[in-house]
Amino acid sequence: MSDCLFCKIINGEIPSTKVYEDERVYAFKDIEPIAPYHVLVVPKKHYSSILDVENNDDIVSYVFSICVKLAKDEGFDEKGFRIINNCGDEGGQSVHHLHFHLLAGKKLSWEA
Ligand code: IU
Repeated sequence: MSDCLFCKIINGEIPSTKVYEDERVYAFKDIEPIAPYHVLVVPKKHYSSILDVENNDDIVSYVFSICVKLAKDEGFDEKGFRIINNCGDEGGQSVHHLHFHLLAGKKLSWEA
């Protein structure tokens, strides 16, 4: 989508600190990290939210596999990490391109 911030990051129109890329996903450092390690793992295909993902689409399991790979590569498999998806206003979604937060590097608290 031409006016989507994350599409522009994926296309290189807006700079980002890339940590991983393949044909299906792009991962980069969050500009306002809430943990020592805070990366966004983003499908290259534009989905507005998790609600756009059809049942027969494996993008979510694919993104999770990349999150786990990144966490292992960074050595967080021992101490742990968290994967988050926010959906909609009350779910805390501010950018309307499907993305998953990968958080690690400290003892994470839980807030609702
Ligand atoms: P959310 O789940 O939609 O709230 O997450 C959006 C995230 O995108 C949030 O953590 C922002 O800090 C982050 N972000 C970014 O990394 N780069 C940007 O240019 C913008 C937001 I705008």
